[in-house]
Amino acid sequence: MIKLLHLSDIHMGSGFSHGQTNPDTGLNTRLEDFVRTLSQCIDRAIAEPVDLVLFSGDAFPDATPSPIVQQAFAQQFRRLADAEIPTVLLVGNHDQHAQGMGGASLCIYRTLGVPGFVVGDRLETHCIATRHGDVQVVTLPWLTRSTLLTRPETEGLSLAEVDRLLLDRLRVALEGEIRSLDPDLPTILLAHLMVDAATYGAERFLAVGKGFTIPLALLTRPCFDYVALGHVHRHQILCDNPPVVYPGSIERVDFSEEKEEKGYVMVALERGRAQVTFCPLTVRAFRTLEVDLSTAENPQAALLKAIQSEVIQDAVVRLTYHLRADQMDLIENASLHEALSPAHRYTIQSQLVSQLARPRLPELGVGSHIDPIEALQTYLSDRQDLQDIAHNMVKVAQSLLLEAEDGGIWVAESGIQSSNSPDHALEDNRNTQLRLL
Ligand SMILES: [Mn+2]
Repeated sequence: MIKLLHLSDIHMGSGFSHGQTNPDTGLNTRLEDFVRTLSQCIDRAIAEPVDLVLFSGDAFPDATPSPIVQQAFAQQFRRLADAEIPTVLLVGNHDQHAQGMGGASLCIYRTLGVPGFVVGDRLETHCIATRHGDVQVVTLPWLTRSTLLTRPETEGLSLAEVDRLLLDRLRVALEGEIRSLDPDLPTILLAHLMVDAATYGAERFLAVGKGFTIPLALLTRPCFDYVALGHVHRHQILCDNPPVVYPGSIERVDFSEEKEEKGYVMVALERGRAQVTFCPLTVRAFRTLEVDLSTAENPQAALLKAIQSEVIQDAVVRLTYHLRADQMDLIENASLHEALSPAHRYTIQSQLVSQLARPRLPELGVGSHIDPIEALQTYLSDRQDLQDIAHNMVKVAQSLLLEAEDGGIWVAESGIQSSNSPDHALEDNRNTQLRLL
C-alpha cells in the first residue's frame, strides 16, 4: 500500500491586502500565514512519512512570483527532497505564462534536478518509484485553447465549438496515455481543471474566460485508482469509485472562501482501491459583519454590540453597516476602531440606506387610469423643485404626443407600441391611457 499526501492551490503570495507588514520580519503577515499552513502539510508528510506528495497546481498567483515568495515556497518543498519523499508539482493556470506556454515558476525544480521532484507541465505518464513500490502518475496540467489547437483549426469557430474540439483532442490524447499504462500498477490522474460537476468559488473568477469544463465521465476511468484534482478552492469529492477529489486551497485566498474548511487529503492507495481522508488545517478566520442600523434608535450602541457578539480575535474582518443619512453624526469612529482592534486586519464600510423611496401619489397608484398629460400635471404639482419648468414640460409633452399621433411612437397601457399607420394610430390613441406602475 502506498501512502500519499495530496494538496492543492497554495497561491502563495496572494491576498497581501488582508495582511500587514510584520515589523519583526519585514514580511506581509499573509505570506507568513501561507507559509505556516504549507509547513503543516509538509510536517505531516514527513512525520508519517508518506511515500509520495502530490501538488495539483497553482503554487503562486502568477508565473513570475517575487524571489521572496518563491524562496518561501522552495524552503518548504526542499524539506521533502531532504526527506527523500518523491513529489509531483503540477502546473496550474496561475503558474503558466499567458497562452499556456509552460510553467516557468515550477519548471525551475526540473532545471535544478531536485532529486525525487517531477514537474507536470504536459500530459505525460511518470512512473515513480516509492518506498512501497512503483506508482504511475498521469499529469494533466491546466489546458488552454491554444495548448491543443492551432489558430487555423479554430478560425471561424464559436467558443462552444472550440471547446468541443478541444475536448475531442483531449479525449484522444488521454486515451493514448491510458493505453500505454501498466495495468498492474496503482495509477493516479493528477490534473488541474474544472469538472462540470464541481461547485465553484473564487477560482471561477480568477480564471474567467480562460478555461473550459471537463465532463466528470472523462476522468472516472477504471484504469485510475485515484483522481487528484486542483483548481477548485472548495474541498469536494466528486466521485467515490475511483475517488475524484479536490482537496481545495490550503489557505483562504479571499472572502469568498470565508465559510470553507481548508485542508489537504491523505490517501492509502493500492491497485483497484483508494481510501481518502480529508485533514483540516488550522488557518486564519475571515469574518464578514453586515449590520443594518437604519431602524436602530442608538446606532452607535447597536453597532458596537454587533461587533462584540462576533469572534474577531486575529481574524480578517470586513464590517459593513447601513444607516440613514441623518444617523451619520451618531457614529463615532474612534470607538469602532477600538472595538475592531482584536482583529488581525479590518475594513469598515458605511452605506447609506436609499432615501429615494417616497410614497407614491395616490392619484398615480396602481389601477388608476388617467390621461398622460393629466398624469404629468399631477406629478409636477407634487414637485415644487420643478415648478419653474413645469409649464414648459407640459407643453413639450403635448407636442410629443401630437407627433406620436402622426405615426410615431407612443406609450400605451401595455407598454411601448409603434405603428406605421397614422390613421390607425390616431384611432388607437383615443383609447390610450397611461398606466403608471
Ligand atoms: Mn487554478
